[in-house]
Amino acid sequence: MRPYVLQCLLVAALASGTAHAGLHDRGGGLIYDDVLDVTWLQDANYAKTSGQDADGKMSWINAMAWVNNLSYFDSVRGVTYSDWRLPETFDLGVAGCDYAYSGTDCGYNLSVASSELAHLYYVDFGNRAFVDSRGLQQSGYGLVDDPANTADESLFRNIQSFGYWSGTPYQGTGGAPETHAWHFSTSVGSQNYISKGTQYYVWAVRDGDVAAVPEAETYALFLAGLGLIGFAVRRRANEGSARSRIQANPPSKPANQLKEK
Ligand SMILES: [Ca+2]
Ligand SMILES: [Ca+2]
Ligand SMILES: [Ca+2]
Repeated sequence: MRPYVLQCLLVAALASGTAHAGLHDRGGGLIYDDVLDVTWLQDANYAKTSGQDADGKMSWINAMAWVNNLSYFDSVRGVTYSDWRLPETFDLGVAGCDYAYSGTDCGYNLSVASSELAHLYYVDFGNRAFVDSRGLQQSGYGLVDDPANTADESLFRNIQSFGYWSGTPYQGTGGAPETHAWHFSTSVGSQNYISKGTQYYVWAVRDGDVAAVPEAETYALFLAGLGLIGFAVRRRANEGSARSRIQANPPSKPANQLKEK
């Protein structure tokens, strides 16, 4: 293959390879997180948008029933997904809440390994907690969209600044799995356990990615790469036919002027 054609292919390959880790808009109302390997519903209050619930807030039992019965049609791929669940919490340290101002599964400035919502809020959204790691109130907490970043809150719709249910029942001091579950607050960046009767929002998520439809930017670059290849091929074909014409009709010059440089 000619170096020029190789360059074109490399441009296309690099364009798809340099997409940064984090959230990706897959179209059809689906946002993929390539670190957690989960797909979030773009609409963070779909229970309300879909008309299933007046405001979208519901008890944990109703939240579980809603998400288990959820069927969502992906208009880009023409596929209906029914494998939705509530986001998970991972109980770190001792069983139950390890309350702290940073680095645990309960409180503020959480370990981002402690739940899918903590990862979304702190890593993907780059947000701050209500208090710093010493417990002192700080400014700029909550759902603060960074206008320069297109792969954060901007990708979603109807994110509520309030409590969201985790699908993980609570097992530990102060509660029981029958009566309590974990939750995450997007208004202050906190995680804790609470009675299952509390009215919180629900954000549906499912494991894995959806079938690939090239991201628009990558697709455009790939097409541009193909266009350059086509141009290179045409140019070579033209040069080839020009050479053929010259060979068929050599210029009638003396032999000593036809020496190659
Ligand atoms: Ca714990
Ligand atoms: Ca943010
Ligand atoms: Ca943004």
